[in-house]
Amino acid sequence: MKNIAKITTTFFVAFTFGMCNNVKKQDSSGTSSVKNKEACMIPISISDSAKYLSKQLEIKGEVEFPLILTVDSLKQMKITAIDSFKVVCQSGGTMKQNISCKGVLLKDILEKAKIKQINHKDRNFYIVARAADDYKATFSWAELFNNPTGEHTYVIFEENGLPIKQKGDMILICTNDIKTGPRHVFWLKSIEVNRVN
Ligand SMILES: Nc1nc2c(c(=O)[nH]1)N[C@H]1C(S)=C(S)[C@@H](COP(=O)(O)O)O[C@H]1N2
Ligand SMILES: [Mo]
Repeated sequence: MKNIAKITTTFFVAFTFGMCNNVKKQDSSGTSSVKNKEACMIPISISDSAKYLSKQLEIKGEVEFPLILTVDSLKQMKITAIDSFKVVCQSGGTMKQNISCKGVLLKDILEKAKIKQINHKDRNFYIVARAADDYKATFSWAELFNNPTGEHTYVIFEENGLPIKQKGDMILICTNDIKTGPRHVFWLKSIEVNRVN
């Protein structure tokens, strides 16, 4: 009986440590990174970063005032400080941990561009946040304008007190997603508003 307990404990400890090794590795910049074989965990090369880095964010589609925003124009808007934001991949691994970020609510950006609503029942829109490498995340009008998610979806331009460099200039994040990786869009280049037909 004692032996069985011992073996079980040994397995449990080995398993737990095995998992932890896979989860994160702290570096000096205050961020965490993961080493794992998954596609989403492949480190970004300098050439990819140069190819995909986007300096402008275009707001387009079903909007009255299409916009082209830069970090400087975001800084003219209402800025929010976000504390301790973790990027968790769909696989469960913690990819990045920010001590702080600064950004503007996506909702505020869309209010500035003004979605073309014909009347108050015209609210079936989907909003696509697209990156230069064509990675994308989708939001619905109701999620942003009639749900707490709207207060947690930001375009950020600063991480841990520094401008975003390799994955910048702007990143879209949704801090109340269960897994924050999927709707964490770096190399963000456009926000497209589409009406459901
Ligand atoms: N532009 C772009 N954004 C992306 C991805 C991508 O391939 N391209 N991968 C996503 C995935 S799968 C995850 S888990 C997180 C990882 O973020 P990180 O590489 O900054 O840690 O970013 C997401 N955002
Ligand atoms: Mo991921």
